[in-house]
Amino acid sequence: MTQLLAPGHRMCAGCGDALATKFALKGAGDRCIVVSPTGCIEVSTTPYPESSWNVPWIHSLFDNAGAVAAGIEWGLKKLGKKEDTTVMVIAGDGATFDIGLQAMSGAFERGHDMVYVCVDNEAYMNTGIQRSGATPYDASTTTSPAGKVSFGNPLPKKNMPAIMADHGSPYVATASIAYAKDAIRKVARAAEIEGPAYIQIHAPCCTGWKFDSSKTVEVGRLAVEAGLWPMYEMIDGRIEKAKKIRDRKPVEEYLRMQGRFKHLFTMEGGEEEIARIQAIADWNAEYYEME
Ligand SMILES: Cc1ncc(C[n+]2csc(CCOP(=O)(O)OP(=O)(O)O)c2C)c(N)n1
Ligand SMILES: [Mg+2]
Repeated sequence: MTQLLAPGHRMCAGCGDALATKFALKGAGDRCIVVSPTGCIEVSTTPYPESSWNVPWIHSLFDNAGAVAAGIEWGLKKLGKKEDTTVMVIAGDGATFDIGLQAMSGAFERGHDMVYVCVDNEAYMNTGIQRSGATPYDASTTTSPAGKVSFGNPLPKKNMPAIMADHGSPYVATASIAYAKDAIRKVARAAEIEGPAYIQIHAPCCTGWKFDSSKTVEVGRLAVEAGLWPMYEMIDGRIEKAKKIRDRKPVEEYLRMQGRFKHLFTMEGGEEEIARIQAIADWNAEYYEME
């Protein structure tokens, strides 16, 4: 099959977003129309007059991907062409958690048949690593720099999958670029289910998280193995299946690999902060019954 995201795009070497996009397209197949709001994926795959997309693709505003996808879905239905076509949003976490939340919420409330894939690299990367509602505690970003005032981002990561499930979404899932088959299967399942489905793919960003570009998959896997990235599927709002983790790794192993957390190992009080992050992983393990 032709690669639906052609090589030659301008994403960074080691880019997690590029993997997530490939997996989303593999899961949805070639009968899909993709909507992408502004973000790394958009700017690096479509510099005029080039495009890496081998499926129909449209750029929405940063803030209205949900509304644009809803319009496409309605249009296809009116034309009698919706049947075997998947309308898929592929959007960053900033576009999803913050700026485009209103349009997305409306689309889910109205029940449009779409797959919304959030590629979660935990900050506004395209514009220079600003924090978003997806940035975890204590990550140093350009708008939450670690230093005298704080240990980095002082706010918790928003639980978007729960928010989307509460919209009545029939299918919500989390996935990771470190588990390719699982991510592809979840997108394929989402495409089959009628109604608005939401999938959040964890996509480590070597540039923003500050690790070597050869380590993207390793960092992604450690997030899962440490219990900081629970992987589960929700059917009609109920958790159906969460990935079991044997021998959960301490969060320290995950944090230590990334420059965005390096202050936790040098600043006074860093140990307490690491303990707080460990407590989040412990809570996840219990809540999602990972062990
Ligand atoms: C309304 C509006 N606000 C801000 C911007 C500037 N902007 C463009 S992309 C972007 C960051 C995108 O972040 P995210 O959605 O997480 O995608 P990423 O680049 O991290 O993949 C911002 C702030 C914009 N284009 N439109
Ligand atoms: Mg982002």
